[in-house]
Amino acid sequence: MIRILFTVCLGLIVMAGACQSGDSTPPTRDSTLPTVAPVESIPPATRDQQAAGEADPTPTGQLTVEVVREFDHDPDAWTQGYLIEQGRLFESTGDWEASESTLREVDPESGDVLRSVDVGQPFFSEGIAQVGDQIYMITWQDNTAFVFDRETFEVDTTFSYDGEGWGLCLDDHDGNNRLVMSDGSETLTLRDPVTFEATGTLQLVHDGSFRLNELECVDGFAYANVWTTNIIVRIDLATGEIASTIDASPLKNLMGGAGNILNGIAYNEATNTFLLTGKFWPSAFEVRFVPR
Ligand SMILES: [Ca+2]
Repeated sequence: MIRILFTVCLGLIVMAGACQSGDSTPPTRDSTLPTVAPVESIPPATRDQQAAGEADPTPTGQLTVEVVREFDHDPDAWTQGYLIEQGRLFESTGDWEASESTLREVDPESGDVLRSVDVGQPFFSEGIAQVGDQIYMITWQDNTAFVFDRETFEVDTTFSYDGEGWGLCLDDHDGNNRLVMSDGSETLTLRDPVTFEATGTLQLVHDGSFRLNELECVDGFAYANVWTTNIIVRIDLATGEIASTIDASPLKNLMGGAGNILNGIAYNEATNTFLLTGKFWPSAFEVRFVPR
């Protein structure tokens, strides 16, 4: 049912605007389609990665994906957040339907769901980030962030915030200890993980319009899925400039071109590779980002 509705939603996106999924009268994220600049029009590298001494494995400029490995992904998971820490893969899924908003641990080799907790209605789960031994989860329009114990999946505490929640990651680069949160706009909100209070914002420097969704923080950069596209932008968290633009279209080609969009970025520090997946995708991919 959800798949059907989602397909309908995708059709509506093309025709008139954005849509999530769920019931017959779902609230829309926005009635305006994202205006995505052609990849070629995005400025080239804005920071000398080598000179800055960054350990980030991603080169600057226009990139694509090199698939290292493909593994299973739950085709019923409408992926919202994705992260891997110390070899353990966590995923959040979100929707309004019963048992559709979950936090789960996934075997990073087989893709099997090892355990899952239902967040419960009416919450619509969105992005996740790990802070210490806890996993923070934001929600789309419920103004609520959950903090889960990583081992028990029990909720330790909750926070309230204003606005929408889309993507979340922890920036711990160069002494930072701040959450980076997207809300579907080009502005990222920086938050104190202790209080979840906003401590600042970061505006994307870019001509055009991008709607930033799922996030992954790596060495002072935030990788962001651009909603409804196969594009990931790598944002310099010091300046807001786009350092790299990754065209993940080859993965969509591998997936057979269905309308289920890319939405899931997890960086594996141990292997210097990224895990990518998408909403309802039957596969996930371990990839490197390489020049086009
Ligand atoms: Ca992520």
